[in-house]
Amino acid sequence: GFLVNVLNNPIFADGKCSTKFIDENPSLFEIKDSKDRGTKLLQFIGDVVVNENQCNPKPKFEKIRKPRIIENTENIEGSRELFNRLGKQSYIEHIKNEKKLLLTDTTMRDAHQSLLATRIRSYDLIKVAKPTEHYMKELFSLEMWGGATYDVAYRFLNESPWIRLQKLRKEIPNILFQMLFRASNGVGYKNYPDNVIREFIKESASQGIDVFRIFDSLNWVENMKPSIDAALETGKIVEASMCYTGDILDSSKTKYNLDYYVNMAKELESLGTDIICIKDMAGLLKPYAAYSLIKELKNNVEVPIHLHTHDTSGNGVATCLMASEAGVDIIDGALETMAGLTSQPSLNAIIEALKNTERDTRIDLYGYEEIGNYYADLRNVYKKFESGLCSPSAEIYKYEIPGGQYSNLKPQADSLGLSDKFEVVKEKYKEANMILGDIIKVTPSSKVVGDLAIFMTKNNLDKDNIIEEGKNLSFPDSVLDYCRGMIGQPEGKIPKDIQTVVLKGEKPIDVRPGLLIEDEDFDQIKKYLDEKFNMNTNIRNILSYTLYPKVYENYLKHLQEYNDISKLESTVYFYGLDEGEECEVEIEEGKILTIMLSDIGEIKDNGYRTISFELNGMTREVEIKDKN
Ligand code: 3PY
Ligand code: ZN
Repeated sequence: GFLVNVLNNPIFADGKCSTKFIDENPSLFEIKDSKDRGTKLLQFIGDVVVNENQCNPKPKFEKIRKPRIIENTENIEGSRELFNRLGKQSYIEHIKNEKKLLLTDTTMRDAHQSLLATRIRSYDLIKVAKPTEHYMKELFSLEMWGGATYDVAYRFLNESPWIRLQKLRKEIPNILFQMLFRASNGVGYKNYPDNVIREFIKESASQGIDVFRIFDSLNWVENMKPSIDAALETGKIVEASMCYTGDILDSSKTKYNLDYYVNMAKELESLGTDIICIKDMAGLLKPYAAYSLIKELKNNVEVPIHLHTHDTSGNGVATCLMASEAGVDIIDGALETMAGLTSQPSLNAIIEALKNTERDTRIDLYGYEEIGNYYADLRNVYKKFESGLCSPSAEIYKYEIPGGQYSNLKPQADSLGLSDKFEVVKEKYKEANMILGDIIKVTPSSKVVGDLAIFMTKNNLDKDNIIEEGKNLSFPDSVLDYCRGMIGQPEGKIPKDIQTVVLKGEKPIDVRPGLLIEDEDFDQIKKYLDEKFNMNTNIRNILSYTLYPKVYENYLKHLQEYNDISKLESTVYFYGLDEGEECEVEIEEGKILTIMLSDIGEIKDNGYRTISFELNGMTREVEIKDKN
């Protein structure tokens, strides 16, 4: 490496160097930590070829269509420009007075979370960012961050969600950015200390989030207060959410009825939320129920209403239209090539349905189609993450399983050797929900119900024997946490019988967990990370470590071992290269590496294979352990 650096140094190459050359050019020694970025990338690609793709040829991918940019003559003001120009109060008034239906596009967050296990990489989102800015300025917002995207970025994509936010912000300056935030569970699955929640919201706002959609997984308003306060303090838009479950039109269901939602909405309004979101995470809000609910909310609260639903049953567009008819202000949808099924209803369909009506969005679909084509082609690259659900399913009304979890439950049942039992697991999910007190089911409470359902399936438990048999069983961690009161208090409290059998003598809490959890010591985390990873830790690093200590450390180790792999194109990231195939990687602006895989060697006695590449035309070999 050192010699190559010397030979490639422009001063050396010019023949002007003196004996002091090396002293004057300490950068030559930076090879030690850059250990040559090229070699690290080759190590990574080699590992994908040998261990991920098991030396098989890659699937064939068609070229991805690039959205064509046509200059529209009219100058549309983006929602973020309008927000900044008017200020928050007038902007909210503007939303209320707007006749046309306003829209949020979830393609960059919930759509791929629900259809592709949240796997779309920043590389592919950034590629479509400029056309998105160009064509989608009429949107209220782009939901592009939060929920599961944070965790998955580190855990499975080996990239930083913060860098994703920064880069998208740079390319899309004029449309409001929206994130999903799980109140005291942040962008994780458990209750974090209050100072973590506050700091996270503050930093997200300063990095570019404009709209905070905040929900609690049990609709426990008490647990939403610290997040709502912190988000209000940033001056950004706060969208406190009510998670929708049950069926308000079914009079036999008395728990989550119209009064329940109206009361909750009034409570959220009194906390100062700028907008109220109906978060229908499982797609249970039927069209006529949507009409009643929104009419009633409009009669009882002043703030605008934003509807989020999923199209699992196939009724999604109908629900949106009925909501529009009842006067909802904003609706979530996804670009049609990323819509439907467990994702959001299609924006294209909603836009067309409202053409020439009072609520006409006046959006021209040309640009949406151009961008949609890009995602349609991109979906092939992510095929292995598709859930396999290919038709709508109205049975969701019976099971009340959220979109993302529904497409996940089958592989989860499969991986536990319960593949023939998917039907049973769904029935158990319903039963588990009742055992736990008929609760709101959304991350992380949905995991509690899902874990209990699988546990019941494995242990042959049902509602009649669980209290007796459960005495000798240790329950899944998530169920323990729930019974401890660490996920919060559900409507109507946790049933005593299940709580007692799960806790086995341990005393539960009934106050907000944040009151009992000690604040995180950020300085100490900084010290730890600075030393261990030889870095100058910033608040984003600290927050990531706090939320996901193990996942984040693994990400940092991956970064040390392979360097920044976020610049690899996705077919190479997921499948490596075929023999004879070439790719280009722009490792920094204007600095392009050309990588060609020339040979995959046979497995040797030591279990390694020699993988030969040409890196910018020079032969390089890396040794990769074959783990198969
Ligand atoms: C999330 O919390 O990630 C969700 O999308 C819940 O619906
Ligand atoms: Zn959702």
